[in-house]
Amino acid sequence: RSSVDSDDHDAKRPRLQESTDKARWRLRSEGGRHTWHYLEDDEAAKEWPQSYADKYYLGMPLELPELPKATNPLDAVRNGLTFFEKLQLPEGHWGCEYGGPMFLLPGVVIARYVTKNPVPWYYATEIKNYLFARANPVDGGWGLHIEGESTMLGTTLNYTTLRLVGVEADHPVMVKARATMHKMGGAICAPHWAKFWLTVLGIMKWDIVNPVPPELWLLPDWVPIAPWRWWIHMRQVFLPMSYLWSKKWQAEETDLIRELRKELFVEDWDKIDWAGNRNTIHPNDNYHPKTAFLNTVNWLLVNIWNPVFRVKYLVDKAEAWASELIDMEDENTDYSDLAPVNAAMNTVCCYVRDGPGAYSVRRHVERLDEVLWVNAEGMLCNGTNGVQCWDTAFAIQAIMDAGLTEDPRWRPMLIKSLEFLEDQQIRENVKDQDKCYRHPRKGAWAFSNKDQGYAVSDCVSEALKSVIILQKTPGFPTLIDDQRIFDAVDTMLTYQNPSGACSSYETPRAGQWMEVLNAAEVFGNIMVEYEYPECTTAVLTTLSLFKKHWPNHRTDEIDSFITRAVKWIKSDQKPHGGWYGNWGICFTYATMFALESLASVGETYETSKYAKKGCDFLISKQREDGGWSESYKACETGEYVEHPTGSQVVMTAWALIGLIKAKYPNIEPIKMGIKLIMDRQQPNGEWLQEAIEGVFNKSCMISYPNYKFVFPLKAMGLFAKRYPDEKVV
Ligand code: LAN
Repeated sequence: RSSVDSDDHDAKRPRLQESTDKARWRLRSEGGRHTWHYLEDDEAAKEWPQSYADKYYLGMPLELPELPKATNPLDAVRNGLTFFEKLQLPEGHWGCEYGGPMFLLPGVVIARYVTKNPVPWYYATEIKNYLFARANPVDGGWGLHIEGESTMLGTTLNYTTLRLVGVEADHPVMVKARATMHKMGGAICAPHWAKFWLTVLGIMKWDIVNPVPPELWLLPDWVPIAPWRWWIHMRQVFLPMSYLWSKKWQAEETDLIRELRKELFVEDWDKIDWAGNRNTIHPNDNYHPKTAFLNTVNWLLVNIWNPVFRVKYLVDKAEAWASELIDMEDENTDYSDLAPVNAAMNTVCCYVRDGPGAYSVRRHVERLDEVLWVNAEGMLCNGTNGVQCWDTAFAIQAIMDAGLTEDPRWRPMLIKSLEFLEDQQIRENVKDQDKCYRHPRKGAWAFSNKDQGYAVSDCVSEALKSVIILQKTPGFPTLIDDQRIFDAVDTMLTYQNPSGACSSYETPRAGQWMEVLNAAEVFGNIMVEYEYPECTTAVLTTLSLFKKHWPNHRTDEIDSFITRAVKWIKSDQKPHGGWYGNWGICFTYATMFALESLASVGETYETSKYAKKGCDFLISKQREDGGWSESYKACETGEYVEHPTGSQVVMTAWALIGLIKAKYPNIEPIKMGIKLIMDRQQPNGEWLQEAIEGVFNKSCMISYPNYKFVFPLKAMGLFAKRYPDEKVV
């Protein structure tokens, strides 16, 4: 490699600016695909004015008039809808800053760097601003997620990202971050995923990465540990990782990479014992320490398997099959891929295999844009390519629960939402479904959009519920005919486990014992599908609704599904009366869904001891000001923990929805909660962002900013419907 080449590569690094001009950013949505555009050209900017939604996401003033002050919950709902309607995108859904995790943006930036598609200066500038804004104010590092303490995963990867986008090593932010990184032991203490990315960049050597053998993909399907049995996110990350590990591929060495070798470590780079530090890890990253079993397996792989048995024939075969599976994932999603982690890795795999100019690489890079988001702080990476179908479904339900679906004032907004859900229904299973181990998806909805196209049990349910509600309301068109509704139900019915519960993307394909192979260190419960109350309750609530309108479709199966689901939900109730939530924080979130689903089969406070206990649990957590305020810490510890900043609007709404759905008999505590939500509403109808709402894998938090609209609206609407004459002032 000549140094001329590498200088050239570095010369392509973006020109960083202090900031971009926020007035030049626009969000485009085409078929539910979101991309942000920076209009450098004045004419173009004039022709494509900023919408309210653009300005809102960018944190620019909207200058909306004050609305008449609401004196009852229904007027507060109307005010909220007046604001929320302004954010609806022309295609009928809502955009969403879906940040929180701090390990996603590095993947995108690294993938672009190593494939020589550096980000443009306006991305680089806003990525820098975002990461600067999100550095831990005390030690200057970055965590696993925005509210977490500094970890080596966050700090090494985001430090590197900042350097790749053009920040100099002597910038004060970098000096501070580096000091923390060194104090924590330097990059050799980073967890597996960070070691992987840093090695791909050429900052580390492959010897420091625990083995990721693609040979595992050659195991026959009946083998209990075969990767097709893993949780879809794990196997889709393992897949491209194993391909690159097998190839021991590293990016072209550049001056910048040589500098990073000096910056990231405490030791002299030439003297680092790479193999000896495979298992070195900082305690902050070691949420799920590797088991003795996995450490033994890794030792055997490194010392016996790789040198003796990893023969060319086997390696070629394993790489070829991994490569084919990568192609199938790319084809099934048109290169969007399941989530930003595997999307970034698949991009690198295609570059390695197909070469720089290949369509696969160009298409990947294009689609990676869809996970990037711009906000007031800068540019971040969303957890998925959006929250389109999910948020739209809840928006419709909120209006329905307020009894406003028939009010012509909201019809245009609702019709657009229905049209969007119609457009986004997945119409076919994936090609070669069994070969690539995919779950049926015909008739389903994904969390984000149909391009990504992964059915999730509760995403299908919430979307279908909303479609049924609207299509059964006088004045709404039937855009989705019965057969398509049956397709959705048929897919939902595939999601029940023998226990009666539902999981997320698939039914479990192996037991929890698979966690012995969890190599990621930073997450718990990631190796297989688990049983989730949120997913189970969502399917239950929707099937109960479906049954009312179509009593003759697969009656026996649906009845038996419902009976078994109810039984499981009851069995999952914790002794204190709440349910543990896996995707929202935490007991409050899941208890809302549980109470709603029990109510859907007629079990409420007066008729069911389970519903009563759930309500009593919620009431026991109400604060003096009438609100609720569970903290994300509850997800980690499994105990209800109060948020230090006091009552939260979203939490309060969740608790109230549970109580109202369960027909909790005493209006007073409910009224207090409603009052809190109304008091927090701004004169223009909006609510302001408070603490983070969502979680995954127990340890990583993720934002759901639209929740502060849809759930308060739903809670107040339900209240207004149940107590129509009640004023709350
Ligand atoms: C999501 C987001 C949505 C969420 C719900 C629909 C809310 C939930 O009820 C079921 C699970 C699901 C679909 C879900 C699963 C895990 C995701 C995709 C995420 C939390 C968003 C980001 C996360 C993904 C795993 C992030 C990448 C990280 C890895 C460990 C690969």
